[in-house]
Amino acid sequence: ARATVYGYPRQGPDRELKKAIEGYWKGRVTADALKATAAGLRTDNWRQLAEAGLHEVPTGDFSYYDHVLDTTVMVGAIPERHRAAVEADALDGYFAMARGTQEVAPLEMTKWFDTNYHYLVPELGPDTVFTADSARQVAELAEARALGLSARPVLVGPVTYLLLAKPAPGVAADFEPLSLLDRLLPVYAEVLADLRAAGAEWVQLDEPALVQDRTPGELDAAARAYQGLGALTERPKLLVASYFDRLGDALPVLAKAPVEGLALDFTESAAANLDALAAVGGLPGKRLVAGIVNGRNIWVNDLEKSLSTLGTLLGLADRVDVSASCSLLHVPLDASTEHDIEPQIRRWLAFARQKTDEIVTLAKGLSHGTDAIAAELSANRADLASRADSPITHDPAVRARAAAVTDADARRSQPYAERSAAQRAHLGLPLLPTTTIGSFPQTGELRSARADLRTGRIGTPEYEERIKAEIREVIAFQEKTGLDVLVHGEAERNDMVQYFAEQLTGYLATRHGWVQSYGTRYVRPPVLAGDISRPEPMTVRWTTYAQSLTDRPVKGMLTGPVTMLAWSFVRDDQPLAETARQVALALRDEVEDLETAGTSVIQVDEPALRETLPLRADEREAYLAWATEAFRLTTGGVRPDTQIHTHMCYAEFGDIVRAIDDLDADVISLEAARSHMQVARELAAHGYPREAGPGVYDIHSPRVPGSEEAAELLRTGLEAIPAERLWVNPDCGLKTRGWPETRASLENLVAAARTVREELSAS
Ligand code: THG
Ligand code: ZN
Repeated sequence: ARATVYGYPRQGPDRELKKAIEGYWKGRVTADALKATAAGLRTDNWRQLAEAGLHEVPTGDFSYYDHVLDTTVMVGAIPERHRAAVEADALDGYFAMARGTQEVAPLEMTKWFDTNYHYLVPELGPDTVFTADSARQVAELAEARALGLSARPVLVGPVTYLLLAKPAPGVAADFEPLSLLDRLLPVYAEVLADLRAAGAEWVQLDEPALVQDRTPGELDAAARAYQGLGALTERPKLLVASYFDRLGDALPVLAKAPVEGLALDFTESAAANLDALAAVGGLPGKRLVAGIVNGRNIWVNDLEKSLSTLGTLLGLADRVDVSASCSLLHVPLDASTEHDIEPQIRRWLAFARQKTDEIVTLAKGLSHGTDAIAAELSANRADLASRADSPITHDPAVRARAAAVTDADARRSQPYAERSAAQRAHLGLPLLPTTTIGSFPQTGELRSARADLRTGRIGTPEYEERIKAEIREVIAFQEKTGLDVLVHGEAERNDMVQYFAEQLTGYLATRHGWVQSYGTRYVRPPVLAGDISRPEPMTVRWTTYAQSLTDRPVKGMLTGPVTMLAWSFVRDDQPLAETARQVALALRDEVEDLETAGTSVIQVDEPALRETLPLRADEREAYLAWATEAFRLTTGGVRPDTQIHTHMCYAEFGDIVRAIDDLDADVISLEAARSHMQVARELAAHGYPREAGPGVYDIHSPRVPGSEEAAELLRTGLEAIPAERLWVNPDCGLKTRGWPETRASLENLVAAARTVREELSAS
């Protein structure tokens, strides 16, 4: 058995790639210097992988921005509006597609399956002409071969590429990109021939879209694609890779295709893939790559268990190799640099480097037997035992509390109709109340205050004084502008997940654990490592300070349990539902403390509720059941006259409207400005009975909406939602905006609300 991976973190140990690219954008780094940095990072990665004992390194997995955008370049599907820029300069044109320019909009960005990575959506139409451009793939293969390494180019497969695409602007919405398959295959054939000529023995074609529910027509397209590519004479051996879930109905299709290898995910979907493999009689004559080390979580592998699974595969294919379940792009680089984490606990963690070692060990064990890896197995056993027996993963008080949760805990004491009357009386808000989503601009001063605190240049009292000064300014501004429900502005928060993770027991923060979110933007997801509890209040001080400055209600602001899970690395030793329940109970304590401190409006944000929806339809109901229960457990304990708000970003959630209803929040704010209140119509169509604030100000752009424009959006909103239930707010938080446009936009938003109120009272 040989050891390999499908991809590796691109950024470098100190995010050198981010710095070089952003420097290039600012004109501080030349194109040559950027290219040299990138080549250096690729070489370092390959060397590291080879030194760890990997037999075959991936090439083509590197990217300046996104591997789907790279595929768009490879097949020549450059949108019309970007063509001039690409022809003028390939690199600048590439970044123009990714980020847009003054003149042209970028490609749309969306989530890569159910990960936290975002890709740029290809735009295709009936007139799209594909042309092969294999230069980058060929060059990177040559780089790796020049180092004397056995290398396997990795490409996004043609079926997945088309399934991830959308109709170009101006093309009918029902146009199916997959209808272009027969035009795309010759381009892939050309690229494969070029790679063969450049010395590639194998090429990997990634087809993760085949792990989703697929129609017979789509499966037929997959069959045609791999019959076609397999029939080529001038080509390398083909490894078709699937990951993130079981291959399902696509497995027999690919097993029958004339390709030389399949890669399957043997982490959570191991049992389903094993059964399906057995059902097709295995893969005689083919190479099977077993993705057995979890490529998207950070826990140390159970080597004995993995070896036993790998053993069951041995008879099922000509040859069995070992890999991670997916590209290691989705995990941080190296756990050994996390010096703030206790060494004993650090040994529970495996980032990309450690996972590579695990893969090499497993391949060795599979080839030469357990005696050959006795030392590794015994160290692994000790690490797993220390995790299983740790008081961190077993807090009896947390467990007892979670076990005692009843249905009633996750339910408000009164139905919405009664609560709503109590809240109206209690809060005394005008018709069309105005509010914001929570954060105000995160200025350079705030960020440097946090940096100063970290480096010890200022002490905690000085830091807190600066935060309080910011809160005073934010409150004064909102009062002067005439907003109805105020916020404290979240000056004290670095990130809406990290801020809470740092204060909850059972969570670990990393110092260097960066993972690419999109382009040059990275996140450091905290680790849900143990049982979760809240030693002390996390937000009450700031909210009550803000409330002490005004007579208007100040909204308490929390991140919801589903989003806390979605943007963290989660435990793999208990069901997600259990972890969600623990986080929910900790947040419930915070909600209760806010209420006790006099907060009448509490917002619990769940921007990730839609994001985490499982890939397979048959898993969605169970997910939504625990997710909505966790939200209701967080918020269910408040008095009827306390108003619970929630907020979700991203416009597409038609398929979870019922779940939104199940949250039983009193008010929901949503992104709507760009889609002209489309979400208001969707809510109305489902008979949504509660209050809603579809955004009237697109915060993703520095543009200031005029008050008449906002008023017009409100009038549109009123066609779907009655005035008694309509709120007026921006699309999302304001932390990425500057103060000048924030001021002007919110003044216009309040003016719009006043205009429409007058129209309503006149009619
Ligand atoms: N917080 C967390 N996860 C998230 C988001 C978030 N995942 C989904 C979505 N939002 C991703 N969006 C972004 C937007 C901006 C940045 C990262 C992800 C970003 N990162 C800084 C950078 O790369 O320079 C680093 C930020 C930091 O210092 O922590 O700008 O809101 N948890
Ligand atoms: Zn938002």
